[in-house]
Amino acid sequence: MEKFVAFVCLLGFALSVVVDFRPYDHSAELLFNGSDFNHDGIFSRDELEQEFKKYDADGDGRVSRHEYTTYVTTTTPELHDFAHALYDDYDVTGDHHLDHVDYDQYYAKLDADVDGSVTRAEFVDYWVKLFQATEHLHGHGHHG
Ligand SMILES: [Ca+2]
Ligand SMILES: [Ca+2]
Ligand SMILES: [Ca+2]
Repeated sequence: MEKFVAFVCLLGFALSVVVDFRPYDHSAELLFNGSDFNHDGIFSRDELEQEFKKYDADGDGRVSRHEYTTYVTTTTPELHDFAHALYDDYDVTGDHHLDHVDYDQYYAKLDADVDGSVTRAEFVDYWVKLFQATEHLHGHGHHG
């Protein structure tokens, strides 16, 4: 019985090891810093394309769902469900491939004031909302 309890505790511990992005504005800032390659305070359309190129494992110019989720879960298996949710967000046309059409439309989603460039504030704002909306996929839920 003692062993059983110990096992349950261990299992509970394993399940509680999830990636915590809170505080979300901080995580969003870090994401921005990692995506603003030339550090000019703007996440440009080119930088978006550079970012997605990293996921294009077979180099065919498109990022399949498999390529993206494999890229994420190779380093962080806990983010399997979150990776799929993010892919759904990127895949604006919903055809399970990310290409320049999706990049254009995704960029437009980030560009809240529609001036053609995505500032740090716009980027952070978008991601904070996304982290909040997907909290059940990556957060501690009500236990944290
Ligand atoms: Ca930039
Ligand atoms: Ca590809
Ligand atoms: Ca803007």
